[in-house]
Amino acid sequence: MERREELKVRTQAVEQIVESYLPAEEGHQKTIFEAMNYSVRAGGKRLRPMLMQETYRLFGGTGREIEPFMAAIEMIHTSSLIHDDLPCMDNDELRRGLPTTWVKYGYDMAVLAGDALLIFAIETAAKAFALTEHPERVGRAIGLLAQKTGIYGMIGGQVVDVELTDKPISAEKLDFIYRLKTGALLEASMMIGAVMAGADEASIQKTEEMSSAIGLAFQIQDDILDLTSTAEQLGKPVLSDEKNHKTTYVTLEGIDKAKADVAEISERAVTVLKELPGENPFLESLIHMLVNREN
Ligand code: GRG
Repeated sequence: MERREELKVRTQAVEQIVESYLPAEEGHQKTIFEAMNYSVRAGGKRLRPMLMQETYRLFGGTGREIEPFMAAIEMIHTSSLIHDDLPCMDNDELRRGLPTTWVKYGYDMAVLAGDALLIFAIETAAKAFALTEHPERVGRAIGLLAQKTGIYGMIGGQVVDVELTDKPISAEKLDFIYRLKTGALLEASMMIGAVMAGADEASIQKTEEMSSAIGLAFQIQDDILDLTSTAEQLGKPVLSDEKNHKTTYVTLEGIDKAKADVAEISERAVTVLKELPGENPFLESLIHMLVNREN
């Protein structure tokens, strides 16, 4: 099967798994379920659950115990997009080609939908205990999920990003922001895949190194696309960084260097992948596809 076609088929399979863990839209608090499901169903590349599943497969995982974590990581990612779009953050009105959650459901419900998805993700991940013969792996994976999402991960990175809006940023601080704000969830995705498949400690560490590089390349490519793509193609506004007076990798290094660095950093990730035991050619092509992506 051609790689793009394979990506489509696998994305649909991931979609089905994520969908199966979404809450039913019923009861007095129906609005929150609708807002959560609207945001998750809006689409997106489903990159994080896919990377998780492919890493799980790389290390020989074959069971369904990974599925609650796949849904959980997409819920957490979506919760961060909902909050990132709020008027008090980036104040954006378009996401995944649709009105943002706050535009559709109001500021109050969007805050709650982000909160709800974040904690429902943990509730969902805990369902893996019932699907595994290795509860200690599930416990460790839940710890990783929380750590990489929280103050030492994505939220920590976003705090520095918000604080430095409108201010000059050094390359070192920008690197910190990218590694936490974007990189940490990608690290969680791939490390959880490795942990759940029973990978050894050295391999888990290498997986962290590889996914950290992927996260960095991914965020730099995001900066490039914000300047070079269209809202139609991205499903979100372009020139958003300029509007929000944000220093990005492109403003610091220039677009040509940014493009060269994306290629170089992603090659580094592929090199680490090749040092790992097991083989997954699709994962290698996925790394190439996501850093060369157009949306
Ligand atoms: C509520 C958990 C929570 C967090 C709030 C707002 C915030 C803290 C963090 C923002 C983090 C953020 C949005 C980082 C940018 C990461 C990024 C490049 C997102 C785009 O990811 P894609 O391209 O999006 O994978 P799709 O739509 O394809 O899923």
